[in-house]
Amino acid sequence: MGRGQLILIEGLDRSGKSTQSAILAEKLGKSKLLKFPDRSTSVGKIINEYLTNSSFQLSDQTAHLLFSANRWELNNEIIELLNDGYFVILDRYIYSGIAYSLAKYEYSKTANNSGVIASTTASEQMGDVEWLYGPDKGLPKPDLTLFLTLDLVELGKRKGWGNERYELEEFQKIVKSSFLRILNHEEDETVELVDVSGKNIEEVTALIWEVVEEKKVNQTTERQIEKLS
Ligand code: NYM
Ligand code: MG
Repeated sequence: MGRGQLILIEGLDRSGKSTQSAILAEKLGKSKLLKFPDRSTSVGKIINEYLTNSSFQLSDQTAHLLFSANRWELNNEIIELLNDGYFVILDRYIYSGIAYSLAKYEYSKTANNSGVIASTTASEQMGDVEWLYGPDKGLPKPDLTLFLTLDLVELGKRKGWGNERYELEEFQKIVKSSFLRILNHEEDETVELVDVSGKNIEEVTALIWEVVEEKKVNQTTERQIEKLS
């Protein structure tokens, strides 16, 4: 018996990621759904405080490294699950890590920034994709990444943003362009964009399943687990 596959669902806040990753886990059978940030771990508790309490301060670099550290907390578990034949579905992972930090760099240069979303003086490292990617090197590379994207009109319609840091329409627009900049979907065959604009849950599920079957990530594989390099 080969190993299970690692499938990542990325997307903007309110793109339906969590709903779709739960449905996908269900459809795959022997599977485990993991969500990042995982707020239950020691590092995850600090991240949760940062996201939910606007007066709790961390420098941009510190926040970035904590999100990566949170992924390292689950590194061994992910590898063991895959080797035990489980399909591991990730709700956010490395691309969220890079895209949100990169967006903070852009946002810190706008007049809107009051210091809550990003440091008021742009942190040079937040604009440096190589620096941002560094701490995630060595983590397992997803066999398939699905990025749920929304057009800007639809993004504007999905009102009712929550109260967490980053949940602001103006910032989400920048996050979207950061994702598109780093995803490398044209060259990397393991990365697929799924446009969910105007689609209901069932339609998005069907689109995702089409890609999953085409890429055969619903079957176990003999290939070794790749590491991000
Ligand atoms: N987020 C998530 C980051 O800024 N960096 C990361 O590495 C990850 C995994 O956390 N607005 C941000 C994006 C979200 C926020 O995630 C909380 P969620 O999926 O809303 O719980
Ligand atoms: Mg959220």
